[in-house]
Amino acid sequence: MLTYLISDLHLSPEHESGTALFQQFIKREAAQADCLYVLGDLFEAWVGDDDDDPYLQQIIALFRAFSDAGKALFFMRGNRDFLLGEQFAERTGGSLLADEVVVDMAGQRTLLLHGDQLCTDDTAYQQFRQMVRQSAWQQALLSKPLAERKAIAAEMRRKSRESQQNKAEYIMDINQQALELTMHQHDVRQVIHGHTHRPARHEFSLDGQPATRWVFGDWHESAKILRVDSKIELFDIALNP
Ligand code: OKV
Ligand code: MN
Repeated sequence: MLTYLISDLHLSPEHESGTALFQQFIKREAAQADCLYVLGDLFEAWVGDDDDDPYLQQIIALFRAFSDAGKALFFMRGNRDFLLGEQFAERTGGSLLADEVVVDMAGQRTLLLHGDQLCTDDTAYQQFRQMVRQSAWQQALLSKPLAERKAIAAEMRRKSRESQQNKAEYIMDINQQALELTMHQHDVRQVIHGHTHRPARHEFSLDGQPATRWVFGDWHESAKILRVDSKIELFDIALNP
């Protein structure tokens, strides 16, 4: 049994190397796997499942080929693609996961999450997140024309970049207290998340017992992903000429 976990690809037509690396990964490494988890920010921005951009259709077709081969495929929403819906999942042959799920990874109860919900020092972002995660807000947004939604997403990106410039590094990292609270809630000693783009294996102590936090990197000419068979490891992939 071989599983890969990935996140933070930020796929968009403008990100050529990240797109090429994904195409290489899904045909090469993923072809050997039984199962693939995508833990959020697959797309730079997702404005609704009704977006029929050919670029997106080509990405969906690659996932479809993966799941058609009998492999299990799971998606979690990130902060850039929180509007990913059931229609998207259906078209890929995969399934959407809740924001926090516990699974068995190499024999250990493991919490999977995107990670933005743990960045609690960034109160401006958490306030924003609470707003856009409300179903009434999402319904109102999804009732707008596609072009208008794209303009709103671009404006939010601009605001985000502007606000991030004035934020200290620690504010944009996860809060250890929030992490430990969430781990207690789910009764786990292992967590896998993305979002911060700070790839690492963090070993720490939780209630006097060893605990582990795995973090993904983002995708450019290379990426750090997770590979799970009888053990978990950070795994490097790189774009080959
Ligand atoms: C992070 C902050 C945005 C603060 C919106 C569709 C929509 C994507 C989006 C892209 C940008 C949020 C979601 C971000 C932090 C902000 C604004 C303020 C104070 C749509 C797709 F709306 F059309 F549905 N966006 N991001 N802010 O980068 O996560 O921190 S964001
Ligand atoms: Mn993110």
